[in-house]
This record gives sequence, C-alpha cells and structure tokens, in this order.
Amino acid sequence: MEIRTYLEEKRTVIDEALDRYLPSEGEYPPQIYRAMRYSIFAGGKRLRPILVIAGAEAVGDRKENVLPVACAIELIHTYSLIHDDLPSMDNDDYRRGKASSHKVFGEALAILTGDALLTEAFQLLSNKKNFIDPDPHQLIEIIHEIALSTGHAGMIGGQVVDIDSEGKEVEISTLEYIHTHKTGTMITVSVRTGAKLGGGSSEEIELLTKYGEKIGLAFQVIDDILDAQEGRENREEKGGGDLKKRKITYPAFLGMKRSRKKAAELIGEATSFLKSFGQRAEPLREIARYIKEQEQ
Ligand code: GRG
Repeated sequence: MEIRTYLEEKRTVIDEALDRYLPSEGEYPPQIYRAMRYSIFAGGKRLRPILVIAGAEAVGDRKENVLPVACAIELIHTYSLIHDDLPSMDNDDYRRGKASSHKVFGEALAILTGDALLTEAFQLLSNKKNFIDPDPHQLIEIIHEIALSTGHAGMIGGQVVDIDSEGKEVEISTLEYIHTHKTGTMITVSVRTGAKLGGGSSEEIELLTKYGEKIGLAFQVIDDILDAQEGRENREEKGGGDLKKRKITYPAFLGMKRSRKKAAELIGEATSFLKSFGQRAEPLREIARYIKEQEQ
C-alpha cells in the first residue's frame, strides 16, 4: 500500500469532519472561533486521528463512530500545542509553519483558545447526536480514557516534569517518564480507542495498546534526534530547539547512534505486536515505518 496516499485520504476526511464539528467564524464572539479554526487548520499531520481510524480498521469493519473521537483527540492535541508555545512555556513563535496562536491573537486569547478546544473535545465526545447507535458504556469508558491520558496522569504530568527538568541533570528514567507521558499517552489512547470503537477483542486491544506505546516513544525519540541534527539551527531560529531550552533529550543521554538504534528497535517491537492482525493492520505497519522514516 502507498502510505502517503492513505495518509492524504484520511487527512482529508478528518479535515472535513473538523470543519463540520467546529462552530463557524460567523458565530459570536467571532475572535474565539477565528482563533480555534486558525490553529486547527494551520496544517497538522493528523497523526493521532489517523491512528484512531487505523486502529479501528485493524480489528474490523465498524468505523461509524470513529470520526467524533478522532477529531476530539486532534482538538486536544492542538490545544496542547497552543499552550506549549506560550511565552510562559516553550515560547515558540511558529507552529505548523505559521505564526503561533499567541503571536497572532495575543496571549490571553491564545490561552482561551486552548481552553476552548479542550472543552470542545469533551462536548464533541459527550454529544450523542455525533454518534450512530453508540454503546453508552463504551463511550463513557472512552471519554474516561481520553481524560486520563491527557490530564495530570498523562500529557499534563509529562509537561510538568519536562518544565521542572529544564537545565537540570536528571536520570534517564525521568526522560522516559516525560516522553511516555507528554507524547506517548495521546498516541497510545488514539490507537486504543480506535480498536475499541472498531469492536476489537480485549486481546486485540491489548496488542494495539503495546503497539501504541512503542510508536509513541519512538515518535518522541525521533523528534529529539531531529532536533539535535541539521534541522536544529532552523528550529532554533524559529524559537524552538531543545538544546537552546536546555531540555533533556535521548541524543544527550545516548548519543545519536544509539538514539537511532533505540528508535529502530522501538519501531521493530511495535510492528511485532501486529503479527496476528494480517492485512488489516497494514496501515498501522506503514505508519510505524513512516514515523521511522522521518529521521532519515
Ligand atoms: C501544554 C498541556 C500542555 C502540554 C504540552 C504535546 C505537548 C505537551 C507539547 C508539544 C511540544 C512538542 C514539540 C512535543 C514533542 C512531540 C511533538 C513533535 C509534537 C507535535 O506533534 P506532531 O508532530 O504535530 O504530530 P502536528 O502539527 O503534525 O500535529
């Protein structure tokens, strides 16, 4: 299969759904809708919502309820990027190749835009009109999992430890905590909720959870590698760059060669969990390879 075509097709479906779900800029007060839409449509890869869809496809044909969940996860991810870019956090002027939210709309509105996207995600998830014949128990379970993965015990926990570790000497276990929580939990919950919505068995959900954990960590290790290599100057020019912010990274601990090896091992382990799924998990295999390719 041609992964780029697959990703492009899914990205289009997700973008159309996001456009339908998000209130229009004509609503009052327009500035919040303009800012929400600005960041959502600034050009993300849609990796997490695509993983929701691919997770459902890996276990069967039930896909009717994946889109609201996939879009809710993208809203939460985008909120986290807006807040992460704020002057009080990473202070990044650019995001997704465009000026970051606070640069365009000011800091107060950027904070509120992140808040609005986060609450809109749970509005979307809890509105039965968005679902076809939903299983209410499963839906509550999914909402709970998404809240856990993105809140204090997940993404926010990772961000807290990340900020607290800046400029300090920390153990590799702390780095692993940051990466698995800040980035990994959102990636894992995407595949997991997809598998649940697709009607996967508990064994299938467990295997796809392990796949998600491995690609989640690989994704962040590769982001560290990219930050440490040639692209670094560009990233720093734009206000980014882990070195400049004295953040801890895999290459700082292991060096580039061992970090690359670690990423390759994680991708290999991730795909090993897909063996029993056959052809239906081909998109998940290709996504794992695609993540690995980003550092080549
Ligand atoms: C502020 C609550 C709060 C959390 C911030 C996710 C996060 C936690 C911060 C993002 C900062 C960052 C650069 C993390 C590294 C992982 C990463 C590369 C995220 C960007 O995800 P992509 O590449 O972005 O999927 P797009 O724009 O394609 O959606």
